[in-house]
Amino acid sequence: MKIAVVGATGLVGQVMLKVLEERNFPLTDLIPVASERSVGKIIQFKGKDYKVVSLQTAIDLKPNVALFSAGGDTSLEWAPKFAAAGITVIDNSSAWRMDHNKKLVVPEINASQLTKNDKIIANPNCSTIQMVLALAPLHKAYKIKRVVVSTYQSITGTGVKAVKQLENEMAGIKGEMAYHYPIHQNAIPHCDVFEENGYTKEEMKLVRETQKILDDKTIAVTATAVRIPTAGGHSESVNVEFEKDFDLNTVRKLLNDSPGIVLQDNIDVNMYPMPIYANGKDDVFVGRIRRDGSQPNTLNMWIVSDNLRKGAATNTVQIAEYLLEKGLI
Ligand code: A2P
Ligand code: 11C
Repeated sequence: MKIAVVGATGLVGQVMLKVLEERNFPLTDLIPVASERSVGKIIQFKGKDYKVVSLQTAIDLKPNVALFSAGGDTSLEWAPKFAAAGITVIDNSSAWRMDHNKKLVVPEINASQLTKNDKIIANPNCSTIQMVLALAPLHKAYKIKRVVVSTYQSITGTGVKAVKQLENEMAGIKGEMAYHYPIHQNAIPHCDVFEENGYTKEEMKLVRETQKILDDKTIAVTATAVRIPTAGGHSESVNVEFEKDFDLNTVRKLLNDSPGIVLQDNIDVNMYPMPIYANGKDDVFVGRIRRDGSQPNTLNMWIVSDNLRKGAATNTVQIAEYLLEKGLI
């Protein structure tokens, strides 16, 4: 099993390598890929050195799978070329997610849709993955009518440039800006670009991707996405209205029994999810579960996950593991 990691020098690419190593993914060869300016750089994997190659060289080396995390433009241009060469692409960018012919996969929810013919598979947005993982079992039990979500997103979601911006600001150094404003001691209600409807693209990903993954266009979602100066993960305040009434203990049990979810929900000991706990972990943490007293059949919860892990690298690697296990690659 030869694996290419496209964007191997980037934040998500580096975590992909770490996750492949930790999970002992049975690969026989690794092909790290980045932009032309990184070709020849050395990447370490399981104590061995690998040279970064270009996208075309990677195709020529014929990996079985390519994990892409090098931005939407790279995916738009190159994923079809890899696919045409018979290489299965699992793409972490937003390029293919809403394409009707591409599957948008969170393995715990909808991996069973995948077939041998899926040559470009889309990995959802980080803030969507952690939310839908918690919503899926509740949707099955109580049928969701509407979701109101506000996010508190880590700077790591923006990439290396944003991490550098915060470091510079904290050290009082003037440098390149990833955001329009300082992020240190700030909260910026602007993740990704604005769309014509006044929402950001990040907010609309939460709407569209949720409906696609849960395979239900009737679910109404409205979102506000905010960037905050944290590094460990994205946090989300999620208000969910269901068709049916629920019982809080059953909600907790449903979440607790769902793979990939860890409940941190005990206010008696001040236990609730936070990025400092989620950092470096593969799970989605859920807490502050409580009834919304302002209207019937409605719940509030707080969801935190490491956006570079389950929100990106881990989910991508899990898709590859599923394909391998089912003999689809
Ligand atoms: P490079 O390091 O050579 O620029 P991040 O989102 O953390 O900034 O990382 C982006 C990743 O995508 C990096 O590995 C970067 O490589 C890679 N990348 C960016 N542009 C291209 C491109 N045109 N072709 C291939 N890889 C690219
Ligand atoms: C963020 N969700 O934190 C983004 C990062 O659509 O894959 C990834 C952007 C995407 O801003």
